[in-house]
Amino acid sequence: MVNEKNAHYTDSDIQVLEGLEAVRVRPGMYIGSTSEKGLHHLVWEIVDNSIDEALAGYATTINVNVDKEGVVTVRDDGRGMPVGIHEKTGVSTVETIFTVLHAGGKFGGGAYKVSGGLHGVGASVVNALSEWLEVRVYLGGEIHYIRFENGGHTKEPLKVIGTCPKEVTGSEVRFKADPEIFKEGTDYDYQTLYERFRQLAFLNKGIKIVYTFEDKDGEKKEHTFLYTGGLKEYVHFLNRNKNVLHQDMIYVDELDKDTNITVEVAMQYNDSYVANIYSFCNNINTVEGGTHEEGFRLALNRVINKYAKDNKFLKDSDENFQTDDLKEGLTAVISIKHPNPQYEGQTKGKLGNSEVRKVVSNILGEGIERFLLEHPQEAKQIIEKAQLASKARIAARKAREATRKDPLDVGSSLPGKLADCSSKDPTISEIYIVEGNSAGGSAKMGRNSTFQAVLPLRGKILNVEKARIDRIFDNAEIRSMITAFGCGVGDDIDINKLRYHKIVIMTDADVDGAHICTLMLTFLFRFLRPVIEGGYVYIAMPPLFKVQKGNAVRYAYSDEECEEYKKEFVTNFKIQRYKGLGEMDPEQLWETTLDPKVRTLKRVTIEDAMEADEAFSMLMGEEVEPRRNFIVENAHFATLDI
Ligand code: 1YM
Repeated sequence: MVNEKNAHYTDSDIQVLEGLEAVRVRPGMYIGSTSEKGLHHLVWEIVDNSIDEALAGYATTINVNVDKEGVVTVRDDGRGMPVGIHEKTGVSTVETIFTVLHAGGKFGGGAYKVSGGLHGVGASVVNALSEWLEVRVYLGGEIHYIRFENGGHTKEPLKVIGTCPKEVTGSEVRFKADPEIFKEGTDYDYQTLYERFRQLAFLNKGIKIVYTFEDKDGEKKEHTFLYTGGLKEYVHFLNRNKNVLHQDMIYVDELDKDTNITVEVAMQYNDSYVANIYSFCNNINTVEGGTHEEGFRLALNRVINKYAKDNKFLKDSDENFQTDDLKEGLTAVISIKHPNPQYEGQTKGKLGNSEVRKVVSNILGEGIERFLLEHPQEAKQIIEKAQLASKARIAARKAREATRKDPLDVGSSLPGKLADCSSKDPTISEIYIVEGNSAGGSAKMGRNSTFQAVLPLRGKILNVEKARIDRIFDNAEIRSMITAFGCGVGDDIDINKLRYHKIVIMTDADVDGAHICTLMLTFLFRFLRPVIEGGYVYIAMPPLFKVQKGNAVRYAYSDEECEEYKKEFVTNFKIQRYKGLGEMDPEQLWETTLDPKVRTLKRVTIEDAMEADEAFSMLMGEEVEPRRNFIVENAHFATLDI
């Protein structure tokens, strides 16, 4: 390390350089990796120091700029890093911050470092892993400047390079990541930075983050993130595509003086069935949850159940709502700031501090209680939603039990209406779920019974518009289906027990048919999701027209196709329009819809749960048209001629 240029270094200088050298030898220990993720870590570390300065109440604005050479500039309008000589190191405090590992947290007047993972050692780590790094401090009407090169070697000590108005204060750090360390490259990802800055702005209300990014072509983008509403705005953003049940949020933001823990939570229900709950400690996403999430669940459970009993939504003899019932359709963000967080779990993504449980539970509990008392209308809606969720849960359990009576001997408990196939090999077996008894009859006669099973559903199986998911389990046809599939339902589904690797939904090509198909998909999505994810669900495509001239027969699946065949035959042709599957005889059904050689099946895959959730909440709404469109658009179909 010691070369001619720094031959004048003292022992303590050498210790300093050995420290930074250790970071260069094992960068992964400090920033996780030297991949793209590690590279971005450098930015997080510097920005975290500005966030801390803002949280301490001194900075209001943070500017981050990335230029096309990959030089990052972070500036804040805080107090400016201390520029005086540091008594232990004998060099300026700024230099000390950037050259002594573990320096950060030990300086300053005891204000704890909130942000980030490295607790103040970040600045020196970034310096160690940079080709060069410059700091400018605006303080006392002067601009102080220091530069480091080659992994943290002080190029020149702190000096004044200019003046500025006295009221201008703050810190600026510019650095270029060292390509010798980041061998995969030193290009930053616009979107990664964008999303993190937006998140930091949501998590730290009132802090303004101005982000500019210059891409390789020199094109510049600029965004300003500033959310004075904090987590309320975060939740509003997360619910932007949902139908929310209440405009006012449940919201708390409070410092617990005994523990010095700050708890901020925002929550809002939407009409979907999916819980969207995110938690953070000191601006770090705790993906594995932890004691703050436990406190959250305790508060939710205790307060809503008490309110429901006090206000006679639940009778004294009724079972309490379970936390899962209360989470249905809930979007929430929990963010705590803790002076001394302990993380555990696989990826250190779980908060372990046990005192947090109670602090969050108490603060949030009061907040929820206040909300319920002040918003009786919304309280009623929330409880009614929980009631439905709880009914659905109980119904699902009963259905599970009913279909699980004789798990060893599936054959004996198969539903009476099922015309099973003779094959017991799921990989070649198919089950047609057919709308209507007459179509069911044709399908039974027309099928190849070796590998094709048929389960007819009675006409309109439910008043679909009004059917709630819990009522679905009252339905005998649905129960038959679960039994026929053989793989169970809900949480303890065992996909290996699925008796058919093709589940084909066959309904009429009219509005009723679309409703039934929609209901089927909703049901499968909610209770047999792995069956959709596994690609086992298909929709049959029966033709709409038969165009015939003599012995020549064409089946048309659309009006356009029908017109084509009419043109082909020119004259003397007969057209039959199929109003429903029931109008086809067994042979026709085989020829058009069952025969693997000619039929068209659409495979239903749900590409991502979020999208699907949105689609399904829309599906359960009152509008018919979007539901029909959904069947065409949102279940992503691949045409397979198998
Ligand atoms: C662009 C990065 O690092 N800002 C920043 C850092 C510090 C201060 C202000 C600061 C903190 C304190 C007192 C204190 C730091 N100071 C230290 C140390 N922006 C950026 N802005 N005066 C100024 O914590 O008491 C470490 S970071 F160690 F000197 F206190």
